[in-house]
Amino acid sequence: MDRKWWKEGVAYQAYVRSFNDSDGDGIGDLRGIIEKLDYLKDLGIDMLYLNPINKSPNEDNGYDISDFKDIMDEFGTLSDFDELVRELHQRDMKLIMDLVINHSSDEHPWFIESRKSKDNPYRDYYIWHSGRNGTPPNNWGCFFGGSAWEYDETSGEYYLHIFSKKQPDFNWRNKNLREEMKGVIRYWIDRGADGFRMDAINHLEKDHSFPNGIVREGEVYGDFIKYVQNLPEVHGYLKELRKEVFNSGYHVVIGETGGINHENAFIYTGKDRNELDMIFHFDMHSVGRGERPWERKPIDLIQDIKKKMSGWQLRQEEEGWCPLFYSNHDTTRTVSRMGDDEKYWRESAKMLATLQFTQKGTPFVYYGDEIGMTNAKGFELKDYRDPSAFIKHRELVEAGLVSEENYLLGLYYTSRDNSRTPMQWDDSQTAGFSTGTPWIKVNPNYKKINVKDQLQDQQSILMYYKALIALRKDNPALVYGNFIELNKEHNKIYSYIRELNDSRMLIVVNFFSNEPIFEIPKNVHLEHSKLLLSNYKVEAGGQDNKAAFKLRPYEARIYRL
Ligand code: TEU
Repeated sequence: MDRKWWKEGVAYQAYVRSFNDSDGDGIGDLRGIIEKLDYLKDLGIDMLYLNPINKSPNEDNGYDISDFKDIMDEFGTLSDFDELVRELHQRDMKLIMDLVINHSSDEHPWFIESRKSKDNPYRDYYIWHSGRNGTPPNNWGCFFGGSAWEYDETSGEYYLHIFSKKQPDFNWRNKNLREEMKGVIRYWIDRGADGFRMDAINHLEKDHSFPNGIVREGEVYGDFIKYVQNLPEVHGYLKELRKEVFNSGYHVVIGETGGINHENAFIYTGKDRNELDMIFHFDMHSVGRGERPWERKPIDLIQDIKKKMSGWQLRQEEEGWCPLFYSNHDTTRTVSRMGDDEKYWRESAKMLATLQFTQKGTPFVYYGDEIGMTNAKGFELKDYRDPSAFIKHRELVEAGLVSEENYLLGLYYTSRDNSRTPMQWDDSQTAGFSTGTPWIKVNPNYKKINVKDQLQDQQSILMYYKALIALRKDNPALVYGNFIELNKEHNKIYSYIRELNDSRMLIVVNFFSNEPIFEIPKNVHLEHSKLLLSNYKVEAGGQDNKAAFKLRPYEARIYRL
């Protein structure tokens, strides 16, 4: 076992903007995080991953950086950052920062310089092109809707932005740019960061022949992903960063890599690659999603869940480590996407958490999932904040391609804002998040779902998370143990054994609301086992001397064998 602190701990992702507002401006901030460190410590959290906190005009909520070495005004100051690091380290907790180095804000000084003229020293920090007969260089769209090229009157050329036009892409082929970025990372390492989540890192290289993409039916722009994602040159940049900056053997380096799964993640995280320690994949982002955003399809436990999760579990150790996360700031809420956020809200949230904390990898709790926060109920278009919600509304609804009703339903099922509503601390006005008006509407169900109530309820989702985290820390088999899947072809039950040396644990979950029978494997003798945790009350000895037992809707059980 190659033991590491970031393998054995439990992480928590806080979307700073929505976590806790200390100064009443309606926006979460660093001092608000400091106020809640004891809450996180009590939950059992060891690592705190913060979405971007650098200076930003907030076109994309901090993913458009205008000063890589300062803190966003709304979030506080560098001295607040230093205090946060001190307070974390005093609690033996670590800080993982979000590093956004694929692009900057168009308000960054480098871009302001770059767009001044074709011969400006900073011109080549970004990707410029002359265009074709007064039109963009090619037909690429961008992830947020619209063209991936923006014309700049001053210098008479187009610049590339695979995200919003206020997020111009860096040219990583430029050595000076790479040296600048190394300086940024060293700066935060020196200020105490213990690790980094590298945003959109597999986009660092683009195909500079800029070929047109295929225009799919119903689309306006060409498919550009294969020309801007996972190109071979990305590995050279990552090896350079590992060799020259991430060379301590201490800091954890996690890449965010769309288009990567358990079969090819080793190209970034393989021990022999010297690039990344882990990658955030997109396997769980679209579970249950239909052909169009407003359509849903039933979850196929084997294809949508087991094949993916078990695939990550069954990788060889030399292929690298993986985070265990079901939601983040780009997805919808876990219990709404993969569980039942109505009738079996509590049971299904606990069942999903049982899977998350009993598999091999580093669990990442996304803020609010620990209390079962759901997708944003009853939002109107004006309540959304994600820039793409409005760009695509113009592109699809105002162009008459999609009805308003379907578009809104599609936002409920897919918008990132579902996972960005304010943390629900209590049942007071604005759910205790702020004394001001929150930057985004609080989910109306905060009176039913909040931390204060759940801290006082031993049967709450929050207390179940706390018990799961403690159980994981008491059982190294859950961290480093082998994963032996049972009943692989069962389409309702996900079950497996985790074993390390002489410690063996059985995990059984019913993923749906049916009541299937769990056939106890021949080599499992529950009469000698101990039920460690379940999301239902299980009659003592109820399963003794039986070859099988029935599972209730979303029932989850953990046994020590
Ligand atoms: O998201 C990256 C992202 O969306 C792309 O990697 C794309 O979805 C994927 O490659 C498709 O396969 C990150 C942040 O998580 C997101 O919040 C930001 O909006 C985005 O980068 C721009 O910084």
